[in-house]
Amino acid sequence: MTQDYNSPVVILLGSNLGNREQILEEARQSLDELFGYHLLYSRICITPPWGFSADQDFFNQVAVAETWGDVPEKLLDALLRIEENAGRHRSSSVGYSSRTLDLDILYMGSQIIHTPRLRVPHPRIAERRFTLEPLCELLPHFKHPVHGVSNTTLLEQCADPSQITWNVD
Ligand code: PH2
Ligand code: MG
Ligand code: MG
Repeated sequence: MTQDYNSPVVILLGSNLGNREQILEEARQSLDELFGYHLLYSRICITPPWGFSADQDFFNQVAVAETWGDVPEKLLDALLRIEENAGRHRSSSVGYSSRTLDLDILYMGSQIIHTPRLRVPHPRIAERRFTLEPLCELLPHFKHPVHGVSNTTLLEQCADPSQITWNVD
């Protein structure tokens, strides 16, 4: 079904602070309201923090919308507002830190966007199992517009040794 989307907008949801399951549930509601319909969601995967250490593991999930007809940076602004509503505070410290909610744009169809505020495709998709595993659940055949290969191929080639588990209700 998702294969029929010719310009899918793909968003990664992540949380490793607070009630992660509830935060993701509220984020899904906010995304559905933003787009005006129910998006497709992968299952939630649980992975250790990648690139830093923290008390809680991450809950990550991928959302797919049909398209975003408007200016890409307007989507970025809307996602930042949803993060703020979830209590996200950005610290000025260097490197990653724990967050209640992170919403990253992974793909906007096959657009390649480089502005001071936004890079699409997300520059680190290929390096991260916590992104590729839920992504392949929804869009296994979608071709990365820069690397030129499918998400499945990126996952097969991914060297990230992180162990992932799937959240079961
Ligand atoms: N996000 C990061 C850095 N590290 N690790 C996991 N497991 N999941 C994330 O979403 C994540 C991360 C920066 O945004
Ligand atoms: Mg992120
Ligand atoms: Mg982010």
